[in-house]
Amino acid sequence: MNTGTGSERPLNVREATYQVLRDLGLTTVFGNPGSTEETFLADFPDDFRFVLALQEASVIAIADGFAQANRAPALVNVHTATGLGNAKGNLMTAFLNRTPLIVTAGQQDRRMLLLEPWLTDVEPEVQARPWVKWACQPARAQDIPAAFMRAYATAIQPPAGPVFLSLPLDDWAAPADGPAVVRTASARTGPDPARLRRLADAIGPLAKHLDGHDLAVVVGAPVFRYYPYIPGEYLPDGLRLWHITDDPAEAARAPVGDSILGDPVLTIEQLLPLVPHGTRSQPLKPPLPHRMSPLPQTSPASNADAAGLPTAGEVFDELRRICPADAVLVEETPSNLGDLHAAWPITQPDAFYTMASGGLGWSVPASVGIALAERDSGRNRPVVMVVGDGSFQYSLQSIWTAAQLNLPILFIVLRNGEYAILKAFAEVEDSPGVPGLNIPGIDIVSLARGYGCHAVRTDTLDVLRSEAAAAERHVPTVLEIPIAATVPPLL
Ligand SMILES: Cc1ncc(C[n+]2csc(CCOP(=O)(O)OP(=O)(O)O)c2C)c(N)n1
Ligand SMILES: [Mg+2]
Repeated sequence: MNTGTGSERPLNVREATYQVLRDLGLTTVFGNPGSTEETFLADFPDDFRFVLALQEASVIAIADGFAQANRAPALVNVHTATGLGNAKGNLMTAFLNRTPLIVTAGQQDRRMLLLEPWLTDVEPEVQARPWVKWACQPARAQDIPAAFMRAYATAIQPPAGPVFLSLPLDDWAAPADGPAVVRTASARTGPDPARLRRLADAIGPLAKHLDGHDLAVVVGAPVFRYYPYIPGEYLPDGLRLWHITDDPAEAARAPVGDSILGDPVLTIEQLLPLVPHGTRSQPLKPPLPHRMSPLPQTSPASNADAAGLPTAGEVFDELRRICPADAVLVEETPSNLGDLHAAWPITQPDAFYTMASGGLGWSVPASVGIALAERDSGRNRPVVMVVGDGSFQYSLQSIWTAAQLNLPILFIVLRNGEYAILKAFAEVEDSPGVPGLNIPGIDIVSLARGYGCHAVRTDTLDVLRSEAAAAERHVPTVLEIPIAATVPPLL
């Protein structure tokens, strides 16, 4: 039955869809449009906002950053078939990041799909997999509004993640069945009390063993995901491992240890009263400096030009000194990550972002979504984005979106003219003579200016200081900082 909204004309599918999106708080659409999407975007309502990015990889990652920073799902609309293909790398990242994204793409006219005309996505549900929790091209136009509701409920349930809807372009003007039913669904699941008791019993002895090496508890992270491969046991003798995760697949994948399935925070809250109180008031060990692994000195610079250039570590130390304490850090700087963590400890929640996939091209656009969320929410924390010169290139177009939105992000691009981390991998993999590891001749300042950003090249910490201080201007700032080309030790 078509209930309409009181007007003489019955509700159509587009109107019913925008209503359910509005009810779900999804009034920002991150997109890159094509002819297969324009019928959805037609008569774009005034209370909605369209955030344009120039390539679909950027669209997904901007939305991902926005969703994470808001701790709420975000809505994406990319172009059919090839557009979804461009989005796929960052879709994988969003899946592994556990970001609830409702990703949509247009589709050719249902009346022509049999012919597979230009722009047809022949198997849209297959194309989106395996990096979505659910993929659907609704069987009828009238199912679209309810499909958005199902997409939302699926995306937020643990483990949260992206979902995909393929939306044929001739569906939108069709009469709707009526408004979609808006529902709520739980986004957290609680742990099994019996298993929690077993973990509590295992924790008890820990307090007695001041060495603290008889039990490890992994909370909300995989067991394990390190790389490269190093032969050997996962755990030393005598070390037991418990794993707390809300992801059944992650619990099943773990090669060692016992898993508890449940929201990590709920689980810890329920665990604490079960654990006997120790007498110890101090942590067993002083906290380690926040770093991936101790970084030995890097090998000397191989090029003569390197003389006098700052090291990445010096840049990061200076950056931490000059940036406000509440600045949000976003990172994609492969060979310098250890130095960054050493210089910039993460002590506040929601103050550090990077990608969980290993796929480059996420963090630059994600910083745009994060900065937008900072502004929307009124938190207005400054966003500092540290990126390698190679990594900067993958979703470079997204800095245009930052410029258009007047987001004052500070991008620090470390220009070593190489894929330093891959040179380190080549050594570990005993693979000399790999081509394609140098990237000379990229003028980052020109690229950034071309997209509308303020940009400066500097190898002095003085200029870094003055530019970073001025970064409150209402455009993004890109600082290209030449650093010595080195081959960092990987292990
Ligand atoms: C999408 C994607 N393509 C290629 C790679 C392989 N890769 C890993 S690190 C890296 C080089 C990164 O270079 P840069 O950002 O300059 O950092 P540096 O190692 O110099 O610190 C590349 C190409 C990847 N991880 N993701
Ligand atoms: Mg580099």
